[in-house]
Amino acid sequence: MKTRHHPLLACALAGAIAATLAGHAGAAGPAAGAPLETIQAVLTAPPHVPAPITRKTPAKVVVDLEMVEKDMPLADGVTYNFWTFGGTVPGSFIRVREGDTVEFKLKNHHSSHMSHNIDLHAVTGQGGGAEATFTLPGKETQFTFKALNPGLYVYHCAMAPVAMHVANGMYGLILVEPEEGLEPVDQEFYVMQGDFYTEGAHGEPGLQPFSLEKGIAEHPDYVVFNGSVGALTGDNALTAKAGEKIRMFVGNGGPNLVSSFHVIGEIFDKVYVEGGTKYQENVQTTLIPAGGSAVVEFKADVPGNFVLVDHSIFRAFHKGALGILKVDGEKNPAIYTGQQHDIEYPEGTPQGSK
Ligand SMILES: [Cu+2]
Repeated sequence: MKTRHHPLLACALAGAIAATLAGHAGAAGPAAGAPLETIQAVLTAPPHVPAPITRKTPAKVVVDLEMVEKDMPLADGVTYNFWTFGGTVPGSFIRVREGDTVEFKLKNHHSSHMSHNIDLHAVTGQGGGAEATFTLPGKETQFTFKALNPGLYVYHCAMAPVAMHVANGMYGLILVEPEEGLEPVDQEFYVMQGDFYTEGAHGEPGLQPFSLEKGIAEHPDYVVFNGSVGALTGDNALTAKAGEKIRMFVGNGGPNLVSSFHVIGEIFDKVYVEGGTKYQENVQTTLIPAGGSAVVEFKADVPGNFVLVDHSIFRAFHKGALGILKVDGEKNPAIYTGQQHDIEYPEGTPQGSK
């Protein structure tokens, strides 16, 4: 994502390559005017990410995404009727390449009570696809767009009342890889924050209805990563080995809160700020707007439990915005010793006294 070819240059190059290939029968890649190769998009549930794209030419990528309304855990003993893209919150991760033509098929499960649609921030066109995908329960709609701009983009439902559909979990991420691809890393993860508003207070058990009043007041009972308290802790913790290079595709579905995304005990070597092309280096906490994203990269140098938080810290320890990256491996005391002593020391005048 570091560099972008000038569009005219890229166009000229593509033309030159196509012309060259046309003159070499049997060469790999499409000849000028040939139809694009059709590929079925692999969609993944969080925290998983589809494999990096290795092809060097654009394709027609078919995305089949189904919207499902279902009860799932929001916290221990608390359930919520989530509205989802692909049956999970956040929705399925979609990965395409800059220049791809994306044929988007959106289904709304027969059991749904609501009509839904999709606005993908990766789309150039009215509503990001929303009007083209007004989908009644039991129906499938389709539209096609060209992925013009590389980046990490949020998608969400844009059916009125939009805020309610988003609050119920209708968001996810679509990555448009740059033509030149992303630098290889050892592990990629999909993490997305969201705020939830329930009629009962935080922790009140049972099936909790959505509270429009709290949503309007922007007073969430839950702020979570990947759709529920504990989605990334305990047995669900992310895992890595010391020495591995980690990339996290981080989104914020909102609907209301801005995230101060931080990993306790790590420094981001690179942050592709707001999911765009440029990166900042050596970042402690990155701001992720509602309806926005960031790509963070770091090397897991030493073993330990590294805690993902929204550093608006009451949200982490009282509302659920907390996850764990468990890194196994050999200790490296040259980088981090752990506790070296815990001893009594002589009493005296308190520091800072005159
Ligand atoms: Cu919806």
